[in-house]
Amino acid sequence: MRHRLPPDHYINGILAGDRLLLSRAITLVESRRPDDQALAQLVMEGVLSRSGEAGPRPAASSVRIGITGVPGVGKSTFIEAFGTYLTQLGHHLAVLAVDPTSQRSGGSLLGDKTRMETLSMNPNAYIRPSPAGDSLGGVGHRTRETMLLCEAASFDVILVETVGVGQSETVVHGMVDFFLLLMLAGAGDELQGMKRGIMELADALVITKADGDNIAPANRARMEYQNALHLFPPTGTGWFPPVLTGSALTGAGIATIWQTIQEHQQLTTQNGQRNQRRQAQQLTWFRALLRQQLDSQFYDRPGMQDQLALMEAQVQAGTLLPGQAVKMLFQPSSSGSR
Ligand SMILES: Nc1nc2c(ncn2[C@@H]2O[C@H](COP(=O)(O)OP(=O)(O)OP(=O)(O)O)[C@@H](O)[C@H]2O)c(=O)[nH]1
Ligand SMILES: [Mg+2]
Repeated sequence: MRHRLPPDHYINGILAGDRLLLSRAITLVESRRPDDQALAQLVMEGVLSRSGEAGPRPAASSVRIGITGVPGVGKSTFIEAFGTYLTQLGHHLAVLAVDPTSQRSGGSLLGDKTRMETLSMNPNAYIRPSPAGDSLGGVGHRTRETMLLCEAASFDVILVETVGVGQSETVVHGMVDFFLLLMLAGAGDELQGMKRGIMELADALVITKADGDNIAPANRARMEYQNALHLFPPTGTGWFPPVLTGSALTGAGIATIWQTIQEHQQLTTQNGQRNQRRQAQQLTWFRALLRQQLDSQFYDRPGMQDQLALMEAQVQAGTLLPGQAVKMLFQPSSSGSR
């Protein structure tokens, strides 16, 4: 088992941009051990109070971009091309994954590191696989903390990838400044598993694999989706989500996508929406943590699992009313007894 360092060691390392210490701090943040959690909290606090000492807080100037789309749409390949492009512009890029399926695969980004070959060797890019067993604590457990640590380590563009198969898109949308939805040309909405709700969350759509024979279908899809988006109610932000095309293979459209994100940042910085969005996200984060804490305080009480099992059997059998059961659970004497 790896040994733990004093908090200052992590803090100084992160602020100096030391990747090894950044990785180790993220591992602490993701750990479920109470002593790791306590140490992680100290590190987080230290980093946040000291980051930005030499200027504005790094988080204030970072861009957080969420990327989603069904399996096979080309997320990893896109991130490889887009990320490489960004580092060529001089950006420092962190790639994180929120993966609802990571329990099974041990983190799809881990396998992807081989697919993101160029990027994983790039000194200006940092790729962090999703933690195994992520879904235990809910999707995106600790991704926000990880994001803050990466920003403190001077990564100024954060890409958060998630597979578009369920609730994870909503979670990722709730932690980024810009939400990018990748889509395939020629596949029906049904096939892409795309619900209208996800399209409504997107700040831009990109039709992927717009190369070779697929250029014409991609352009057709672009028109169709643009028309479909016009039917959505305005977002009230002054931003109208564009539909773009892109190819990770040829690089076509990659620069335009980055330009679009920058235009969005400029607009929302000027009109205050970016700040508002981040403030709302902070609040959501707080409430989610509070709920988690309440849950674990209740469910982790000694004997609680047995007590619940017994009560549920009684409720099922009709010998105990649900309301009565709840009342009993909250009577001080009920805790731990049996
Ligand atoms: N022609 C072409 N093929 C592409 C492009 N981008 C990705 N592909 C191919 O599409 C397939 C899926 O790409 P991935 O990047 O693995 O897709 P993904 O969305 O990350 O998939 P999951 O990780 O399974 O969710 C691969 O065989 C890629 O080579 C592109 O721009 N053009
Ligand atoms: Mg992938």
